[in-house]
Amino acid sequence: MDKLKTKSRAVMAQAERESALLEPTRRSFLRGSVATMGAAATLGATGGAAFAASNPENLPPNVPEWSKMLGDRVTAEPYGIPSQYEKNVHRRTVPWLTPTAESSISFTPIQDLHGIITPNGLHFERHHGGFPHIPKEDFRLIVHGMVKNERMFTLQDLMRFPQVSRIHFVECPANSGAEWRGAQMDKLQFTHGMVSCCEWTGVKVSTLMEELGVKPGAKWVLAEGADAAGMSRSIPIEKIGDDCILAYAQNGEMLRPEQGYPLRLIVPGFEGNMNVKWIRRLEFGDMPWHHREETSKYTDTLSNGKSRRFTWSMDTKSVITSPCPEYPMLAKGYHQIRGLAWSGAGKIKGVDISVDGGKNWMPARLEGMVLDKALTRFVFDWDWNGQEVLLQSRAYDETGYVQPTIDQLRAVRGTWSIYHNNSIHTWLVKKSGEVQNVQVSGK
Ligand SMILES: Nc1nc2c(c(=O)[nH]1)N[C@H]1C(S)=C(S)[C@@H](COP(=O)(O)O)O[C@H]1N2
Ligand SMILES: [Mo]
Repeated sequence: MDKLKTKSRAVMAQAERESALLEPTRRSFLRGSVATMGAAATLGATGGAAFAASNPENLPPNVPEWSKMLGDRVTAEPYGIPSQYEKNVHRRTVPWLTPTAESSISFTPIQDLHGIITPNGLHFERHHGGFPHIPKEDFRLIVHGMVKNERMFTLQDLMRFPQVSRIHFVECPANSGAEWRGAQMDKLQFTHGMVSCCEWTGVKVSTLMEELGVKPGAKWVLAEGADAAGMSRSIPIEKIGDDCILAYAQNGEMLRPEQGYPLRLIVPGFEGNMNVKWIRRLEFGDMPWHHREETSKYTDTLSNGKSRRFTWSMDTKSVITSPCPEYPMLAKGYHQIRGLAWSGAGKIKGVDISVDGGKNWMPARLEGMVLDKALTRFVFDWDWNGQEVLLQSRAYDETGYVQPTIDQLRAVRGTWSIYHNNSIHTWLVKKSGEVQNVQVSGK
């Protein structure tokens, strides 16, 4: 602080501004972050670059250029886009994960997101046969099989039904799949970026079931997509009739083509794969269909060679999103650890944080809305002493289920699976502030 007093007004103002970026909600935080500025400078590119002004002329006490002239009229873009300074916030693909029309994946940049909602342009994608562009006039949904009145609906028909809006996560069961055998991915976007959380709006399937009448003995529903993959899954009627939604809107606007325009199924808390996009039919029956996506795929092979089938619910999971490999530690001292937790079984009850690889745990705070089968934000006020630490988060849900360690998971499930890896994740924070994906294993 003493050294700081001798600095010029401009530098002082800059220090205030930088402190603001370090989240000074209380005086003590502010003091802490000013004191760490020296440390930030020694971090070189990591710390310095992130805070360096692109043009120091614009910093206080100078009047910046944007205050000296009129700005743009209303945006030229008919549909608004993010700031030009946020261009690095986008979906990414992994070359070896076959980005071809036959099978493609893009990952949500969860390292750049705040709160719990995934913006539509950043929602991860998983296509088994590329994504179609379906004119809404040409869309039809067929509901048939063991229903009293088989019917074909247009989109307009479906939009006339009573509407619901629910915030739910969608997670591909292959999320973190590459981590089954070891720490493979170098970025948070790739270890955990196949999860999202949106407000989905549409008509509940139970509303259509009341309208059409379900025949006695109907126990299963086949949901089938209209994409080239014709992707389909069998879903138990208890789930379909409970909280499943035929969604036409996502975060307030009609679905994006890549998310299933004009209609997709939302199966809250269940495998992303069951959330059939571009849905064209719902068939009611008395047995599961055992189609490709629930037999040769989306079953979990155990050590003895047998496979678990119908592993629908997504187990309770969490990950620390700050710090992470993309956003390393900038300075010693105060840092708010932030992350996301979710559970297919219901609400998140709590999250614990460990800074010593799981030996000791301290409770994090749930921040904002805690919703059923939705991403939940957790935060933990932390003082980093500049030493190497093994950061972990461990979530538990309202059923009492606790997120397992990778050892516990492997003991039951072996290492052959790629699906349903909900293990506790570890970030190694190095003295330099860099963050590395590692695994803490007793074996
Ligand atoms: N018709 C159809 N539905 C589909 C798929 C598909 O390829 N075709 N992919 C599934 C998989 S594996 C997942 S994880 C989710 C991903 O949804 P998203 O692409 O909106 O993120 O959609 C599911 N629904
Ligand atoms: Mo998936």
